[in-house]
Amino acid sequence: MKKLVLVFMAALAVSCGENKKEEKPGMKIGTQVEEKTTPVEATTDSDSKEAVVTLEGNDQMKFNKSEIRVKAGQKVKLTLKHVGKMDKAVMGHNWALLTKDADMAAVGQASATAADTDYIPADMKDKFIAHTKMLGGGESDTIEFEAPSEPGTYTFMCTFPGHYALMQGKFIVE
Ligand SMILES: [Cu+2]
Repeated sequence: MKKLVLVFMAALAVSCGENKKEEKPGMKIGTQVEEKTTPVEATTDSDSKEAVVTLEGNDQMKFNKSEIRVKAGQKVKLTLKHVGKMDKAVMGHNWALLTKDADMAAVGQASATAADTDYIPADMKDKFIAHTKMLGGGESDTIEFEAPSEPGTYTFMCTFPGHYALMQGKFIVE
């Protein structure tokens, strides 16, 4: 394998020199060349089309981010990691994004009694744009959703009983 790579590198070096003056389309055909260009395209793609967000919740009842910025209508891939050790029943965390008209305190209070539905109140589902599942220490969850098309400041929170007092932040759509 190493030999193959060396041979290829040598061939590339030679062909690059030759190609400075005359383009040889034939030289570009080959799996090695494709491997080189594909990752670059993928990076460009994710930069412009998808916002990749990672945030953490811990045993101190805190998110490590208080603000998340995305573009209107952008695809968002969000991962929440519970970096603590405590059990889900005691220090559960989720990440929930609320609609613009939602009242965080009202959602928080309703959520506190919604243990059966993972602390997402069934009668307030229309107030949630997206949410992860409830996590215990060491767990993580990744969700994908579309950012609102209407720019503005939205609220994110953890809906575990009492947590939204500390675990909340701004989701800014630009
Ligand atoms: Cu929490």
